[in-house]
Amino acid sequence: NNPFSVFIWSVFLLSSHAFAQNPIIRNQFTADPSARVFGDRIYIFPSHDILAEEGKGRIGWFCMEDYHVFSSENLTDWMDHGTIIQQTKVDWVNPDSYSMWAPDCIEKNGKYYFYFPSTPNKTITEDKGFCIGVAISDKPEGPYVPESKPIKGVRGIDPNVFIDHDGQAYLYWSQGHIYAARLKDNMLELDSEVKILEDLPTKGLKEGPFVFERHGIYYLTYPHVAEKTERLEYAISDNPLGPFKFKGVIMDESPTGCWTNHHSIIQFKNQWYLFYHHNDYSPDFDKARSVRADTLHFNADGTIQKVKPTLR
Ligand code: FUB
Repeated sequence: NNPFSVFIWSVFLLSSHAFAQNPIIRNQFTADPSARVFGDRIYIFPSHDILAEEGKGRIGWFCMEDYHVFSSENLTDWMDHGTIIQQTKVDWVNPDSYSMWAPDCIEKNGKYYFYFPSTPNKTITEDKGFCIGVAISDKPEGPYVPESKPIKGVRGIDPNVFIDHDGQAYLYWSQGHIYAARLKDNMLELDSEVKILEDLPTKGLKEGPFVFERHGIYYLTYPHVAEKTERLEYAISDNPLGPFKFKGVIMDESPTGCWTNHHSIIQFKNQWYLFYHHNDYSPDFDKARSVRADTLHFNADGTIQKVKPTLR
């Protein structure tokens, strides 16, 4: 109990709290982390990068065949709950497409809704573009039961769901631009026209939307290719469907050339965190990525301070 050892332990605990732990998932490649707080744990729903080989995916490109879910009570010890969805076990997905890209998950009335993009098989459409499907569970870690068809009226990737204080849910996704629509109470169907969120910087690809609300401000955060690789930017509004006003950069482009970044932002035990990815364990191939986390801070006026990625 002497003050010096209390100080040393505090420094150790602080430094082990998402500062010195990156990348946080180390047993496999993970990307596109959608972090959520359910109960007293953080859950991460990431993409699962694997390496393509002859007859399995497209060599040199993203290769993803399933999703795992991870959880932690302290941001340091992560539990891998195993596979929750596989490309071969969803009716509408092309089982050879290896395109289980960035997902999201949200809770409503005690059910967990897992949203994931993939390329459909011919029973859905001949068109090879992405659709977005939903799988439902009673627990965050599954088992999840996928719907047999993707969401009608949605073509694209990177689903994100936000539920406002009044219970209204919104689906966001991307396909070059960022799109948004209201969801019905069943969380499975659109309940409005699709809106393109056009008030963002006009040049360059924008994808990976993540929306949250803090003190009455709706934040639309997204990766944007302003120069060479993606950087994380944000825009704000007083309405979940905008119009949004561009506010700034949350994380600069990767200095080492990982072309994608994809993120989520959550508050856990009074601290805000940014989850994102980088190719820490695959410096020569930027489609084998690893999930990272760092603390995120707001200024008094609600603007977000830039996050500098911590090193390992
Ligand atoms: O992981 C595949 C794709 O790369 C995601 O859908 C994009 O957001 C980018 O991270």
